[in-house]
Amino acid sequence: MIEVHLRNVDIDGGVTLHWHGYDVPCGEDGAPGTTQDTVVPGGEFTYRFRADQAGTYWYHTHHASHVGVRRGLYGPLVVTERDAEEGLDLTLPVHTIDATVLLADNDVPIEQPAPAGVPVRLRLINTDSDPHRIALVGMAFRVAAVDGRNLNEPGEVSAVAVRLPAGGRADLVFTMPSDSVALVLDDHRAGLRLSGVRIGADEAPVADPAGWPELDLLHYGVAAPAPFDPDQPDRRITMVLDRGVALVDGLPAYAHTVDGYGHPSIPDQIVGAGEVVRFTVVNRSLETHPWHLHGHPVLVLSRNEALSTGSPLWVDTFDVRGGETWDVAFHATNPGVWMNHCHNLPHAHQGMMLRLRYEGVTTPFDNAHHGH
Ligand SMILES: [Cu+2]
Repeated sequence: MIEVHLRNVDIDGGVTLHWHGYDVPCGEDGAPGTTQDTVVPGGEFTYRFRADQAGTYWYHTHHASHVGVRRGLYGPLVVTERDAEEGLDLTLPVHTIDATVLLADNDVPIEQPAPAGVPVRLRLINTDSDPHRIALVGMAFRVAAVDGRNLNEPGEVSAVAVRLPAGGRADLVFTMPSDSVALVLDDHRAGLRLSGVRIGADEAPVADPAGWPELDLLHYGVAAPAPFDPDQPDRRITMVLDRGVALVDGLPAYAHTVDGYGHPSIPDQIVGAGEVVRFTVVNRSLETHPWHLHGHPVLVLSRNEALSTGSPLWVDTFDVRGGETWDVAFHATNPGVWMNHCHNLPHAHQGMMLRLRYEGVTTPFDNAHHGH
């Protein structure tokens, strides 16, 4: 059982904590105006939930998050198995502030010694609103987990880049070779270098990942049956993402819209407890929208009608690029009122946020979610 005491000392606009990707009970979800009131300066809130999902997660403020997260109100949440493998296990949040890309709070490349033969796990977390491109130079690797959830039989890959959507995580694993390995962010040399302990092994690997293709996670790993039949959903919901004039927080704006509306005018989505729900997300805009449903992982079914053929891919954020259509499904087993929004946080602030509500569940809070 995790208990976290949040105390707001001096965040004038207020703050909450959202456990991104963690399927906490709704009252612990940290959505201001929906699951709690914003914690104002001098105020406190206590979160409690069970750490029953091992994996790489993170947390961040959900109040005025387009400002607060960028300025640092976030942190990693890593839950390990009790019998976790010994080895080098690094948690590496990627964060941009004032055009400087930080890797685990470092603005210069990190030198990390690692003896040959040791198992290595690199837990990448994208805390930004735009995607990052991750490349590992000098070693084949496996993507063991995406968004905290293990992939089924992920194969070894090399000379490919991994795309990390806003809010997304990827665990890269490999066995340390005798030479150095470099983690390259966004095709620059900035990143992490794992050096061999041997003197003279600290030369950076020379391959240039800029031209490497992106690993397509819809065709990676080995297929396995889903715990429900996504082709027989109890409910189908389509969301059309676009750009246009709409009311946002009651004022006309050039908004990021869902079905032509902006927050909080987008109608609530209603689901029933126990249902299998299928989402079709159509992006008619030119921009990428990293879609994020709170409280439930979604199973990716297809992108542009091409079926996912690899490992079951359970994510909490999926990157719907301009012109794309994604089909995903989830099992409605966590009753509550949940935010459902774009995780490009300025987009959410400009309207692209709504609520998914279980039948019969209401909230005593005011749905203000001001400043988000
Ligand atoms: Cu967006």
